[in-house]
Amino acid sequence: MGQPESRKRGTAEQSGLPPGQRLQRGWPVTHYGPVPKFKPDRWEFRVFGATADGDKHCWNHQEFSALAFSSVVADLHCVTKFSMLGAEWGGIPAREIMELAPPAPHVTHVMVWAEYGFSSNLRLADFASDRALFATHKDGELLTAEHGFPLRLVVPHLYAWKGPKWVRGIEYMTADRRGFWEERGYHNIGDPWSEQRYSYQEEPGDGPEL
Ligand SMILES: Nc1nc2c(c(=O)[nH]1)N[C@H]1C(S)=C(S)[C@@H](COP(=O)(O)O)O[C@H]1N2
Ligand SMILES: [Mo]
Repeated sequence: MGQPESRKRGTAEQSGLPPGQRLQRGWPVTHYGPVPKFKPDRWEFRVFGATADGDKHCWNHQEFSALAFSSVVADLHCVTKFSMLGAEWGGIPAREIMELAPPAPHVTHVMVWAEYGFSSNLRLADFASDRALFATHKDGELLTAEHGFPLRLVVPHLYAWKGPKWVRGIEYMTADRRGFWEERGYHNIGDPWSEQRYSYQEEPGDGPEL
């Protein structure tokens, strides 16, 4: 017997344009609020919340930059309907972070935290995708400030707002909670292949009450 369709959704490696998307030439900049200034001596990446050992795990910029580097070719789909195809992202796999700072067994979701309190929530399984990456590079070059330098999350199988730029850490959660855009009308899961754009499209079980 196969997996039910709803469980398979978004976890497969799919390519091409998801429904309702159009191809974007170049790389526009899309975000809410100002571009933060990178302060290397103040920067740290934190894993907190329900960690397996109950401790908070922190890396400064130098330590974080020394973690295992790999790359993923992935598309970026903005919910406002443009897509950028075939970027090569380089950085630290989300799974690497999960191995170095594992979640407690009852963790179900992850809140990804960025500068200025921006956040986005993910199901643990989405975060644990073998293609999810904390990117420092795109197409062999360091990210620019407006595209998220020094670090952004890329979750190829979800809409791009699920990948915060200027990311500073993750919080392991034992229940789901909405992030910044998920509280403001965007879908709690955000699978572009099934056009999960807005929260009014959510079905029971897709997310916490609004
Ligand atoms: N911190 C932060 N990250 C963010 C956003 C934001 O508002 N703040 N917007 C998201 C959205 S909606 C998109 S489409 C992508 C855009 O990335 P880009 O500007 O590098 O194209 O960043 C995502 N990451
Ligand atoms: Mo977006």
